[in-house]
Amino acid sequence: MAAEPTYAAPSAGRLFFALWLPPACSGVLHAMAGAMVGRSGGRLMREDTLHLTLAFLGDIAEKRLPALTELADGLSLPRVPVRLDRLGFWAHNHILFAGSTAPAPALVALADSLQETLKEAGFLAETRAFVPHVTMLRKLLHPGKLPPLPAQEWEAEEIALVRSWRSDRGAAYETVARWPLHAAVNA
Ligand code: 2AM
Repeated sequence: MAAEPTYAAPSAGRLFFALWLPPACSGVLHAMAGAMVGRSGGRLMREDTLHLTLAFLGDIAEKRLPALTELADGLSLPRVPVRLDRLGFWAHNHILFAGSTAPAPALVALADSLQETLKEAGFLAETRAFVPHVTMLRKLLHPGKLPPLPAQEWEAEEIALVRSWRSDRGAAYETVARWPLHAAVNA
């Protein structure tokens, strides 16, 4: 007897939660990365795609998307300060990034809390240690001496759930939904 054909469940794509950068900050990072491409090569991330990933879910089945957005609807997460004050290079994946010498504990707590909730609901298989960073260039082989980064600081006011896929022009992103982070309540 012929075997029943099997069909993969339709996928919602590769999903991640992230903080998007304010335009002034992405402008600075993009300009610096552009200057480095001229000297050292690498593939420039588009200015409007610069982000800081809080939790990476990977491929999620389309039918699980409502449960995921419902879960995020129920979150109550605070606004957090973000400070990017150094450039870094990872030789293992050829990424140039903007990072923090001392990430704000509130930012780390936000990512930890989001990851924990997602893990408990079965949306995260494994979690890497959270290293807050904004990827500026990919496929960079020889970065040379990295210039200093004028500190970029802002308060993140919302998180985004984003779908990514590969296109001819590199990674393409589509925002699935956004949720506000709540302002601190003064005692
Ligand atoms: P990267 O820029 O350091 O590659 C979309 O791919 C986003 O998810 C990017 O910010 C990417 O980080 C991040 N990402 C991809 N795979 C990941 C993984 N396994 N763990 C954590 N973040 C990941």
